[in-house]
Amino acid sequence: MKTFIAKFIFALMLVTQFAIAAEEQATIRVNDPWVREAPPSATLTAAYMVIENTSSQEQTLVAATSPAFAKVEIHQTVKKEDGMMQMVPMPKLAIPASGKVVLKPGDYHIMLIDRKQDLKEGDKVDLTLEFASGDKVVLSAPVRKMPAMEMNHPMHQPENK
Ligand SMILES: [Cu+2]
Repeated sequence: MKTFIAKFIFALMLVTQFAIAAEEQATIRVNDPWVREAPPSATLTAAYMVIENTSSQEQTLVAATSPAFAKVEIHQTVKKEDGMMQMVPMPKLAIPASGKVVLKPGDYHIMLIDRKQDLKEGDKVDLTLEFASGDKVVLSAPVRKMPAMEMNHPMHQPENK
């Protein structure tokens, strides 16, 4: 009988742990990630995606890494007073509770700096997003050409490069 109870409790613990793990995994969902194809001479490019927060608490993106790039930063492209577009590094990016943030050309993006390998359309770029909660989201983003309609938003060099 004791053995049975012990086994039952052990099984219950496993189920509980699994449920917690499943819940944590669902906190952040990343949809439609892609990396902009850069000219062969360019060493930097950007990743775009939709980051969705399915939890009831704000989640904060604090860092990102990629084995294909020496440096990865969170950026926002903003319009300066003189009308010029400029990229501003951000220490973090808050994803509102039960909300989402769209990373897209001319707006928020993950800046990929100092490319270590050739990347062309169809290749995949591994990315790890790190959140203040300690959660990490690993994803594989395909390289795509910039849609033609976005071509009139030229990409600027980061200031401190
Ligand atoms: Cu940027």
